[in-house]
Amino acid sequence: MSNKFFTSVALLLITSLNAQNPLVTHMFTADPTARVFDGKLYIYPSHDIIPKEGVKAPRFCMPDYHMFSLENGNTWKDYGVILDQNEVPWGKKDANGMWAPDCIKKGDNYYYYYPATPKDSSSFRRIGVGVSKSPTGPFKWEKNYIKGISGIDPGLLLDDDGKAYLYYAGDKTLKVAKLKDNMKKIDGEAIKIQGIPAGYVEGPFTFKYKGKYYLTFAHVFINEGYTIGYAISDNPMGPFVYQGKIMDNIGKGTNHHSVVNYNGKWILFYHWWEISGFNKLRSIRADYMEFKENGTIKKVKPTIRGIGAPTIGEKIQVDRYNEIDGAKTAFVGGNEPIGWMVCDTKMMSSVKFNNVDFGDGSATKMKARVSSGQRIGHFEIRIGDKKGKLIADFPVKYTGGWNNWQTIETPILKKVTGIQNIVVVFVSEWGADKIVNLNWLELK
Ligand code: FUB
Repeated sequence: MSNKFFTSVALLLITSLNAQNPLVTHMFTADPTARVFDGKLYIYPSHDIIPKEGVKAPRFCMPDYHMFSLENGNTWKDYGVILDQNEVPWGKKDANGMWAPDCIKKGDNYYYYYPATPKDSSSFRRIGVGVSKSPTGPFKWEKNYIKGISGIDPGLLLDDDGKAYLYYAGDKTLKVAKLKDNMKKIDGEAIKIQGIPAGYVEGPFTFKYKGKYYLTFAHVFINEGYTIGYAISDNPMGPFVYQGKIMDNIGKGTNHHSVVNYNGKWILFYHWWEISGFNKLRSIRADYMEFKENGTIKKVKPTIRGIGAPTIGEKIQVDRYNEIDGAKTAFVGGNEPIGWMVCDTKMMSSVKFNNVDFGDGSATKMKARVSSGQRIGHFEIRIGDKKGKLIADFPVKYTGGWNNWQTIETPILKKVTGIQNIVVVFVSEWGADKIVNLNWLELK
């Protein structure tokens, strides 16, 4: 891979942290383990980097861990490096092998589990643990790795009876070990999980739903590549019964994931590499997941809308629509930073964007980032559907051409509170088939 390629990838990274999908755009992130602690949503991902000049990275180049929390419903806060590879007491220096981690709370403590390359060369990866009183650290790292297991992708389950289980991938299979009360040692021996179909597997993540254990995992089919599959059991250590896929293959890269219930909604976190175009520089994403009546999981389709509820002062990126009718999306041009826009907006075309957080209704204006090469038209913001309550109306004026972007604003006509779905309806006075290009909206 040439340096020129990496330079252009670096330029593509956008600094905003309030994206929908991918969730984080100022750096590459992968293997997202999402956790809800005391009502707050955290992500413990791994970190892909572009190898420094002269560094030959083993597969991925992964030197450290950052972590993130969800703020204001749509903004991901980056806590910076919480563990660097050269701080791992038992780790090999500069091995760049800090693969998928997890963090779990037991009692008043948070336990962070991570794989790294051991300096004693006893295995490809060992799994270490650190303890903290806070979900954001600092963690006190154990001097040695957990004895009796070797592998990657630790995924933890704390059962209702207080017993904890460590799932991981090793020897091309999935394994599980019960943990001792101190969470730092295994209790008995790790076992190979029974009931997982043939094919390479990794990234085990187990959660409980209606009394059953759901083991989800990355599953590689020879003809399809990486998918996300799941299996169910009455026992945390199995045997499990395979149920099918949660997500089909979405590209050439790995697809490591986690599942969490946040504010009553199930969310699947996963990764892909659409910003870089290179499957070793990945970006974390999230989409809602649903169960069927019989307890099986509906397949999740990757979207750019993702999750998140932008509120006052945050960008509502309408190119990440829930529904689009008669308009298109494309890359922005001209004097605008890199991003996407809604374009080819014909008479009565529309874009629906779910979950905008109007809060207590204190917003009095709405801003829009637009470009237009024509003069006569307007676009309306309505609640719910195309004929819903009109809350704002933006006149469209010539901005100096389609590549010339301006921020315009208009009053909010009726007070709106809480989380609402909005629809942008484009109206032309004389039938133009390009009314306006729209990048984002914002409540003010
Ligand atoms: O990110 C490095 C490795 O790739 C993870 O440990 C696997 O799950 C796969 O995503």
